[in-house]
Amino acid sequence: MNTRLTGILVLALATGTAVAGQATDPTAQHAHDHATVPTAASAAVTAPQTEGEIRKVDVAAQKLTVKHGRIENLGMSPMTMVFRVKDPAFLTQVKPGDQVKMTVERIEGALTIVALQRVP
Ligand SMILES: [Cu+2]
Repeated sequence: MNTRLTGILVLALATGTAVAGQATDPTAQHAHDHATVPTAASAAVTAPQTEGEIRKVDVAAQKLTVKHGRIENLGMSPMTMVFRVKDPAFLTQVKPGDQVKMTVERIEGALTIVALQRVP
């Protein structure tokens, strides 16, 4: 058996829209109209949201046990696991059985819930 690995093809998703800068027009023709640009209020949260169900709230350890769906940004399959929380207030906002949407990021090696909201 001569299996030959020819290497891994990495698809670099080049979203490179090479915008050729602003044309500084000396005639001062303001061609760009100031259309209503959507306010970047939600720009702080970049990672996608993950659905989950709270299983356990550990206030002392500041941890939440969550049965979570697939976490796209971490490449993690659905499972039940313990998370740290970025904000201790999260621990008072949910209780076992609550359906939530959350954003999980790896902070200093620990999987941490950085945003959490209950789903009615
Ligand atoms: Cu997990």
